[in-house]
Amino acid sequence: MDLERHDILLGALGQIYGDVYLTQTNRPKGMKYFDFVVSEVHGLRIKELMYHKEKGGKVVGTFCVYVPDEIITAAGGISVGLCGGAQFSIPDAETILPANLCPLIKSAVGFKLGKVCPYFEAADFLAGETTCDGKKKAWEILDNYIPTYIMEVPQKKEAIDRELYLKEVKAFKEKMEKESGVKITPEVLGEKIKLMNARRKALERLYELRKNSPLSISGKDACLISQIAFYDNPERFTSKVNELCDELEERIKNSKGVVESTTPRILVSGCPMAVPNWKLHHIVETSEASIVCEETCTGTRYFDTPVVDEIPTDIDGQLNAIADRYLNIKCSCFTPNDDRIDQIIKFARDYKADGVIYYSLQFCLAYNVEYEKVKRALNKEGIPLLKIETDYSEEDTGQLKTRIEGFLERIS
Ligand code: BJ8
Repeated sequence: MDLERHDILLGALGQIYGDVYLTQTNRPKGMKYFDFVVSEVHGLRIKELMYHKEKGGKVVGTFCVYVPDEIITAAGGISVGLCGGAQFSIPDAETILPANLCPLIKSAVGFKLGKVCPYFEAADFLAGETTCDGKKKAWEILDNYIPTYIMEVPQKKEAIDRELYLKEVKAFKEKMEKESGVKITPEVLGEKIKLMNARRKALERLYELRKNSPLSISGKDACLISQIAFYDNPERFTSKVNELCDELEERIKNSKGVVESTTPRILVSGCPMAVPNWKLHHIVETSEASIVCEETCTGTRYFDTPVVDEIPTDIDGQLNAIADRYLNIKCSCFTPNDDRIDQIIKFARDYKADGVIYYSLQFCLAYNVEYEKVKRALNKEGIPLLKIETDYSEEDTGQLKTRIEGFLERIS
């Protein structure tokens, strides 16, 4: 670990966090826990990971919601989401990767090259996947720096694809068993399915509450919670989200909002936003609008549909149920992906959104190209739409703000 650069990174993170989060007013008290997790981002959780490793447990770094946490935890492992959301690590990545590549991939690879992220350094191995071309080729390079296992994710959802994915889920179970020396039993796997379902349900409850007006929590705060889900202890995280939801229910009862009920409501749809990527949320919420939902993998795609509630009691049944649940995620890497479009329309209605901001990271072909179909469908429904394509730098912030303000003017 490069401690000097790590401290600079931490300082930069603290600065961005302070500017984006601590300038908000009227935040729910329950956000204190999540503020603490971020302020201790390289402290408490890292200590927990190190303690886990000292006892012989494995830490697995992941980058995509298609890698099942249930299997990692059933083998006594801890899963940490390692997607990169910082500009800081990109120059390191560009020494070996093309500049015209998705910033999420470059940021993640740069963290490993620069040895600045303690989560990367704590990981025993990485579990990558074949969702997009940039990622799957980057895993080959990352494998030179840390063992990287690759799970094949199909590109379609026909019976043959489901069969392939199920085989991959089974192979991943074997991989975890081999790495950890722990045989996964149906009892423990069943418990872990319940645990991850409880985490999904807590997030779903939070998102349900965001449908109310006036809004009881800002989009920035909800986005932060979704991001923290990827690396916090799942039991503690779930209980803290539920505690926060109790408080939000009280706020809703008393019509206490973070903004006026007339504030324009925006649905964000597209690429995931990894910590500390709060760029779009900050611009929107400092432009007199609120984000009410994220149709992203750091949003609804993370918790949408649990593994069946009636959890099978045998391993085969459980692995089948896991494969079904995960294959139901609606990522643009799949073709066709019309379910996602239907869902965006449904969310726009359910969350009473005044407009949709389609968010694509630069050079993300899947989300960029899928935009055309989304645009046609939303136009047909009369739902206002704005497309943003950006990276993690601050260079286009002013231009984005102007475009977003223009969009808000148009829809209000
Ligand atoms: S399930 S969205 S987490 S792949 S890395 S596809 S932004 S070019 S992250 Fe993703 Fe899994 Fe799908 Fe979700 Fe585009 Fe960048 Fe590729 Fe990306």
